[in-house]
Amino acid sequence: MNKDDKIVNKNKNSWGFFPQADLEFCESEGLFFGRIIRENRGQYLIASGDSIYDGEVSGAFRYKAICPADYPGVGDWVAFREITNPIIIEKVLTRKSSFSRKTAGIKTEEQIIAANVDYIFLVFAINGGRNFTASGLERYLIMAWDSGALPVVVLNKSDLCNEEERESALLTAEASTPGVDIKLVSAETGEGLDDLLVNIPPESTLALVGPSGVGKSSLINALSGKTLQKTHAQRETDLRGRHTTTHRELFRLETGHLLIDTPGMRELQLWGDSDSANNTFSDIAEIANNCKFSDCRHEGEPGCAVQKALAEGFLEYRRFENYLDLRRELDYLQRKKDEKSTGKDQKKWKDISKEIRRYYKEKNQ
Ligand SMILES: Nc1nc2c(ncn2[C@@H]2O[C@H](COP(=O)(O)OP(=O)(O)O)[C@@H](O)[C@H]2O)c(=O)[nH]1
Ligand SMILES: [Mg+2]
Ligand SMILES: [Zn+2]
Repeated sequence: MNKDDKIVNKNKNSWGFFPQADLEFCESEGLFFGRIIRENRGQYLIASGDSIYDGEVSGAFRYKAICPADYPGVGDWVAFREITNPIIIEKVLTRKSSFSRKTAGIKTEEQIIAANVDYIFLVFAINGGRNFTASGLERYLIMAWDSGALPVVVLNKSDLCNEEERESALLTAEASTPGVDIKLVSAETGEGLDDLLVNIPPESTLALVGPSGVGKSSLINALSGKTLQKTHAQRETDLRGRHTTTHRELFRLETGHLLIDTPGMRELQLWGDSDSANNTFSDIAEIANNCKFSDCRHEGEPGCAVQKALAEGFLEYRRFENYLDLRRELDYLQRKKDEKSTGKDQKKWKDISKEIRRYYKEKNQ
């Protein structure tokens, strides 16, 4: 691009909200920007203005990146210097929110599921499957609150439930997600769908997350009125026999809402720090204010208000035990992260002192 060319960062709102600071940055550096709408093993689709381009990261980007979360994820805004095929991504712009998990396996690394999201729809199916449990909901809710987006619990497949089952699903969800909006819907019959986006401003980005098979792709199809995503029902023809949604993808509805579909997760490993559970378990935090010791772990200390609440039936044992489990998982993760950053610091200082030694050696020769 010629330096004098006016950058065509037009239509800046058609793919969601783009921060003013980033706009100024791109304009001063002569960069274009676009939004990642699909990611599949390092291959990207980038929406910019009215067009959609293939993209990949530059060599310099790859060189500087140290962990998976440094790479663009679906929903990220990225900057590039010119329109090429593929576009070469130079930079990921500021993430205002991101839904993450720990990568599968033993590494302590963050994986971005969806970036720059305003609402997280935690989707569960309530037709008696083992996917929907209070403890599972609490695990997802931790990651949702930590993302910086607003969680909404979406209970799908209402058409497969009788009145009693619906009631019990609603009660379970209410008890484990205080203060969170809960919607009962059916992608099949359309029940509750009109109500789903009604209070959500257009141009908001919503990510649908939840276990596999709960109807995330079906909901996106039902909301758009089109078959944007293959669902499990169409799996017979999918000879690979894999999960139908294999990559994360962002769709724009006619209403202007932007929806991110995510592949079902076999397990959602937590990513966060020791404090990440506090929002999800705000009720426990509140009760704990009355514990005798301010650092009470509620595991048998004298004067523990949490143990009292449990004994008196104000706090459910199941919820408390899940809280302890999740907190242990977060504490463990925090320790691993600390170890890793100390390791990284040590390596950095080793490299620097090597440089310094080499410098003096050459100087003294
Ligand atoms: N009865 C009923 N089936 C549904 C509903 N939503 C999705 N399904 C079915 O559930 C299966 C999994 O749906 P899919 O959208 O692929 O789930 P995903 O893995 O969360 O994307 C498919 O066979 C859908 O047809 C619903 O509200 N009611
Ligand atoms: Mg799907
Ligand atoms: Zn206590």
